[in-house]
Amino acid sequence: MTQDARKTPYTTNNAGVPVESDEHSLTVGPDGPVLLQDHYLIEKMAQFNRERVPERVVHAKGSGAYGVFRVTNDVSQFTRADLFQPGRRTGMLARFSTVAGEQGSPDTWRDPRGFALKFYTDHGNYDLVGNNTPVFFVRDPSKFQDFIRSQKRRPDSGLRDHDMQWDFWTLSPESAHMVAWLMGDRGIPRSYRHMNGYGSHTYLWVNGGGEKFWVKYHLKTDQGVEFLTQDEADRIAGEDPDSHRRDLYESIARGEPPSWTMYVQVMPFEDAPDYRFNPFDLTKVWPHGDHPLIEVGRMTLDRNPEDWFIHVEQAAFEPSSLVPGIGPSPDRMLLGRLFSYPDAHRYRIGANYAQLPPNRSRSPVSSYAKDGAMRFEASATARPYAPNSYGGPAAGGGRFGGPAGWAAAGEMVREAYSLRGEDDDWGQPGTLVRRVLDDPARDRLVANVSGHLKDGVSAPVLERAFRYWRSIDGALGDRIAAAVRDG
Ligand code: HDE
Repeated sequence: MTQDARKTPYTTNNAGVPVESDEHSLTVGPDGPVLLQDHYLIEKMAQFNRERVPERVVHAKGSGAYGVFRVTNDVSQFTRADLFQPGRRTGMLARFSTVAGEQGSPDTWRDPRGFALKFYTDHGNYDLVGNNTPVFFVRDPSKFQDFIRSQKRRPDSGLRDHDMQWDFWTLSPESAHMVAWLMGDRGIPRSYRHMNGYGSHTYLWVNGGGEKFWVKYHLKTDQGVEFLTQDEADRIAGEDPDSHRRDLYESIARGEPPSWTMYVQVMPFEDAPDYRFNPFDLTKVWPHGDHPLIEVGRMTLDRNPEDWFIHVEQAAFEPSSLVPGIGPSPDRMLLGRLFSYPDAHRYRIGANYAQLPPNRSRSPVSSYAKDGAMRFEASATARPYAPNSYGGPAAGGGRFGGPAGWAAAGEMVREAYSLRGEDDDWGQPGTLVRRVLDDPARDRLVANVSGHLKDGVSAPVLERAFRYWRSIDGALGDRIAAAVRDG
């Protein structure tokens, strides 16, 4: 043994029993058969076969870090949420990810980026599970699965297919705003540190007096927004598929913790019914002129996880983890997500996923849950039922306020949202293209879209795509069609 035997730990099996060799199976004589009683060899092989948990069906490739959130502005007039009170510092975990790629896919593929945050508050975990875009492709959860399948691999060939992607998008005009984001510069951030994050949905804040407000979250990177061109991204994908993971890990290791400043837009609760478009429609942004940004605090990621699988692969973010003072909104997509994420966690990492290190509440857990595979924390009470007269956990009494909700009424229907004055699919993407992008950015958008359309998109879908882009902006649509036709 070359290493210093005094300092090096002695190899054991998973039960801590010292083993005789790191290199040799147990055989009959040096040249004889391997013996079934070599249970250490069997343990090594069996453990190896069971190292994987199912990867996330979306957002499989990701990276994460721990950090802290500090309140920098008093927003207690809008919310009683513990982590947003003046002077609060709250530990947190962030995970950034791509969407459509598998675990081994390149970090620099054109794709939205997941921007998942878990805050370990004094009233349990608050999870804000957003993206690096303020909008999304669809506005009804029923279409989400179909959308994702159109972006992934075909069942017949196992290959991704641009024709499928544009077939779905051009048959779903509500996708136009997000596609304009995706095919532009924001579709390939230079690194996770150089992108903004958004809650995307509208959420409900409730203050200490029970007053309600609708809010949208913005996490603006303090590193500045930077992007990669398609050519740069393609090159880096080949040279270093884990470039974004490496960048995040090494910047924190160098003592250069990235940070983001959190803002909210606030809409008075009673303004929602008469707002000029549906304020809960996930394909729309609220113009900042209507509802300016209000600073809330700063999140700084300053600690790399000591074990990537434990803390990043097994991290379980869920939009349903809402703490007192924060609630959902009538946004159908958000309401669908409240079910889906815990369901995904139970499937991927088991019924007791909330007890795993990245998911454990740092404040006391006094639920009535018990047993189940891999449970390792004792139940809150020896009498696991409510109500009970033996001092078991008891809820109610208005201590944390009532349900953070809203009134609802009507017949059961399967219909699109009711339309209001400015509820259309082309207005906001048109504004993005004409007023937010500058000429060079528009040029890159034309090049990105035409390059994508030239790669395998069939004629009928192509014609629909030209109409789709002309509906966003006539001149831009003409440029894209010409770029495709001129080859
Ligand atoms: Fe997700 N999404 N999503 N999503 N999503 C998942 O949960 C889902 C949506 C987002 O780093 C899954 O744990 C539905 C919008 C992030 O671990 C799954 C709908 C936004 C992550 C799921 C949406 C997101 C996920 C897969 C439509 C931005 C990774 C694995 C109603 C606002 C979180 C998992 C992490 C992951 C469901 C749409 C962001 C399948 C049903 C919109 C950042 O449960």
